[in-house]
Amino acid sequence: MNENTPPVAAREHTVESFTREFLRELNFSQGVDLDRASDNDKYLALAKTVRHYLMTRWLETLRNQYTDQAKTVAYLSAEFLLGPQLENSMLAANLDSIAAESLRGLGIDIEELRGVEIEPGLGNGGLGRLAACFIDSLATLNVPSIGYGIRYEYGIFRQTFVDGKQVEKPDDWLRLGSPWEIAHPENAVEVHFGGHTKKAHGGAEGARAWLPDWHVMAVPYNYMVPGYRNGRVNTLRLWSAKATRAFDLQIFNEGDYEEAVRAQTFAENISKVIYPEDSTPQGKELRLQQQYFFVAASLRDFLTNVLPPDYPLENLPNRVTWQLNDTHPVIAVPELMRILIDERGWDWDKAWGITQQVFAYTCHTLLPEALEVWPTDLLGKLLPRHLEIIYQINDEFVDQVRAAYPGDELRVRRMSIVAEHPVRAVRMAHLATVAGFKVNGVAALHSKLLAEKLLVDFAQMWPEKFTNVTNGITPRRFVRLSNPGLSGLITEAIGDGWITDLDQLSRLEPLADDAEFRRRFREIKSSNKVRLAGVLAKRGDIELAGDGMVDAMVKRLHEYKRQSLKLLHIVSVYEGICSGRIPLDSVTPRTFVFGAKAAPGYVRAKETIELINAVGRTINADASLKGRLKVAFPANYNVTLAEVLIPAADLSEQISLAGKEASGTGNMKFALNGALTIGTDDGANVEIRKLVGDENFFLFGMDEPAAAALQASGYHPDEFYESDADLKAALDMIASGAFTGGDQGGAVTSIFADLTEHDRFMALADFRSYLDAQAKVEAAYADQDAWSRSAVLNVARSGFFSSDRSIRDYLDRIWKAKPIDQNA
Ligand code: HBZ
Repeated sequence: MNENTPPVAAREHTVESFTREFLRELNFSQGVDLDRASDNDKYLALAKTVRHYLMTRWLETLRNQYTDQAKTVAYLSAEFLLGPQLENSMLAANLDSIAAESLRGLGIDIEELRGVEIEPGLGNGGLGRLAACFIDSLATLNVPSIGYGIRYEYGIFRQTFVDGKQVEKPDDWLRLGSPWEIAHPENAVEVHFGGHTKKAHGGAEGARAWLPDWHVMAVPYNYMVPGYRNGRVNTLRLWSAKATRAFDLQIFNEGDYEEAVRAQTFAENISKVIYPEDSTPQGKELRLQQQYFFVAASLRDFLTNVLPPDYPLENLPNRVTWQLNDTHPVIAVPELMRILIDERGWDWDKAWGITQQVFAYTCHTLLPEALEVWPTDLLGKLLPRHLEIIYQINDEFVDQVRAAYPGDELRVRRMSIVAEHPVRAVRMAHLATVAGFKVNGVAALHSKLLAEKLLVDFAQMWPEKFTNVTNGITPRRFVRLSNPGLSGLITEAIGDGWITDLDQLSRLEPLADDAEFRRRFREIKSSNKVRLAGVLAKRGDIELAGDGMVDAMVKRLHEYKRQSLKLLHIVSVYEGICSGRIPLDSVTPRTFVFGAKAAPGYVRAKETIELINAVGRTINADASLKGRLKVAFPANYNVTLAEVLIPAADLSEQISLAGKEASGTGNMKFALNGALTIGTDDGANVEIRKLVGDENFFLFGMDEPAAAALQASGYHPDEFYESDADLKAALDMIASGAFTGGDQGGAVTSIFADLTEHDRFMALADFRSYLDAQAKVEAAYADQDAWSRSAVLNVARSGFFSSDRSIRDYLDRIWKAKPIDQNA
């Protein structure tokens, strides 16, 4: 790039200029007049107009990235769950009021256009959303960084319910055009697969030649990642697979047209669809293809396009940290080794020395079954050279373990990157831990358990490698945009500095004791409930229990998260009312809101959804409840829905079995929007409770040591079933078919049997304590004024959970990169 390239003229931030630009887009890009334009035309024109406003700054950031050659954070993630882009881009570009006024002048309702936007669902849940919050914070904190991922043609499936059962539909998010991306097919990168290796002619000792037998092109699609009003616009680069021309040509020349087209489809399948499993890796070849595909393209892109030509790779650690978001991108480790040794001619030790300084690994789980393991058969077939490199890394590593712990062969077996049973396979978390210069967990408790349990041998050997960075969420999207009422109230009280410095929320503390402030806070909550009610009514006739408590449990459906415990509570209340044990008048009016997708192959999770819907149908139809209780389970919970639901919630359910939820980030979003948490001592709940105070948090259940002890001593759920009359009554009511039209089979039997016989996540053991905590919730909610005081304190004391703070922690503890102000 030429340093003398004149900067593109910035667009004027005026209503007139915005209107001119918008109409131009409508006419010249969409090819329609204002009177004939559809909402989609207007949405696309609006999006592109906003994009134009950010363009100058984007180009400037890119130019600086090249000329400054500053240390860059390259965030490698198979998922970026971005959520809707329009509002966030307008906010960052300081165009929100200008755009609104401009469109109003043209007689267009901007709200309607927002409704047209389809969010890119390029993630499963917390991990993907975290990546999206992090790139927002990186840009806002002025950190030179690039996000690298996959442009899935189909995002996470669209969930529908048919007779209460989950049915998955493809998420065709690109169908109406996608104005936020810019494709650069001319910069496509070739990615190789398969074949075999042979001794290299010449080159360094140990270098091998890889003779792959097929290739695909990785086409980059660039997305702007604007910082909040700071003039920086970073890049998110997502790769899309395209068949190589050579590949087809060869087959075409052989005269097999059909085969050539088939080959094309095969190649392009790589970025076709995101895998919808969020906790049990499927071990499918296509999944490994996806991982290598985006990682190989990203490394190549960084080395050839971000670094200047002839950049001495000895300096790489000063120029980049490749942050590995879970193990999905870990194949980057042998890929870099391959580049350095086979392509650049380095010797092994030198290559390994550099490789060990440029990768850091974030782990997001505590469930052993969630750790990725690739059978060597599969890995060797797809990436033969990488497997050789992994073997060599492992050979040297086990030598090191043997030297450190002579005679401890059990330890060697436990730690080996290559497992021998049940099949020979590569443990990606071990590879990441060996290669990474840092390994972090995502909340204090998680990082502790990671070092004491899941990766204990590694933490003993390299204690200094292990660190914690507690997750965070972006206050721009999850407070400023999603809760305009609360944002306005906060800004009125303390100014708008909190948007980029969330610790300032602590200045709200004294206002918790101000009756007028609390009244206004309650008023905002109520109007957020009205907004939610409107959205739910449209989405399938879902009703709230008047203006009663909104009690929300939204997250992926998983046994460890214990939606079944929530269900037992609901059924217990209902059973109590039906049997006369609980007087209806004493029950707090409340809507239990669920949002949860189940992995399509996860039978128990799908049965749980079915049962929640069955209970919901029964309760919602029971006129004797006089509308005091409702169950709302809107299908297809996503970022768009989260933005409406979270600001309306009074109670946040964070009820995983202690020691299983790595962090949770929904818990932070709720607290920051003034919901109180009912939760276990798990993940980031621990930190939330410490900050907001015990009196503003409803703790229940076993803590991690107690859960581990009960598990170790032999857990018998039937004992809890037999000894707790309320629990028995609730479970028996389910088993009787009361919610399933008398049907006692299917999901009913299966869940009843599982809970009373196995109950892997000990829901029954925590039931009594959960019910007691719910009783405390009811008592507290009865005093609305005291409740809103606690709610305000939750907001005031949750500034720590900004993803800006997480990113600062990553910078201090791991990345050591420096912010660069674009305006300086
Ligand atoms: O990552 C979640 C954790 O469960 C949650 O506690 C944490 O707050 C969050 C962010 O750190 N993990 C996931 O969301 N995991 C996945 O979505 C996933 C996706 C594909 C996989 C495995 C896991 O192959």
